[in-house]
Amino acid sequence: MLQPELEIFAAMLDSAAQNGIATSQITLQHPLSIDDAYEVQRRLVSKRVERTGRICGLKVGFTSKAKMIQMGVDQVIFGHLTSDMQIQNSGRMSVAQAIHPRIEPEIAFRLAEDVDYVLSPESALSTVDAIAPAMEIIDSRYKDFQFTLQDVIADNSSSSHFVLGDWRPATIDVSSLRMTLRIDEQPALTGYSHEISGHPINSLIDLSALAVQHGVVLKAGWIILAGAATEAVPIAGATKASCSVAGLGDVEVYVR
Ligand code: OOG
Ligand code: MG
Repeated sequence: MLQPELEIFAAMLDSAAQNGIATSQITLQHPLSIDDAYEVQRRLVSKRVERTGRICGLKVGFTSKAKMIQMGVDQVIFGHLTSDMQIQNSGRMSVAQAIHPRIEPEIAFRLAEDVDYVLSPESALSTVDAIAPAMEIIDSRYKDFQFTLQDVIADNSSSSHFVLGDWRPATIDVSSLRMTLRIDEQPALTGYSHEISGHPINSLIDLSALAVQHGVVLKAGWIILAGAATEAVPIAGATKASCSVAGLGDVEVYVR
């Protein structure tokens, strides 16, 4: 597809996010390849970076069966995290500008080094210098949270905000930790970390392959969200969300 058209889609998604008004799916009118979709995402993120923030990491999406089934897609995707998306642990997040925000229990990695190659199961963990419990707040800019894979990639994979608990040593075994998401202190969903790509580190391996394919270099210090262990839960109307990852720690956010 022509570059000027991709730029129009990026501008459309950017204004939907800024105004908190849902827009129509691109693919209802225009066929979009996966490469086109990542190009729209790149343009959308650079508009955001020009205004505020800097790229501070990547998130991996649809790494669990629960998420794939919830959203009707079957491939792993990535999106960009910018510094203005981060909410401090126990901090307050405004949903005034959000369209239909949802929250997800996640695990985050911090990279020790640049990665510009496809990681192997043997090498992946050595590129990580810390691990933290996390929550991602997603918000689709599309009406009714409905999209195709290409639409959601273009929309920066529904990225909105994220919150991290304390960083812990990368030597902690995160293969099968119980993850409990609470909304207003009530248990909402429970999952296990192995529901994230079989093991959260596999999300990083899959991400490294996608990044090579789409010309993105993972940078030392970047935060990598490995993907939700459970379905995402709507948070409009809630005042607090928290996630406990047994053996790793807790993370919480206040919503208003
Ligand atoms: C796309 C983002 C998916 C995850 O953790 O699987 C995601 C969406 O569901 O709108 O962040
Ligand atoms: Mg997520």
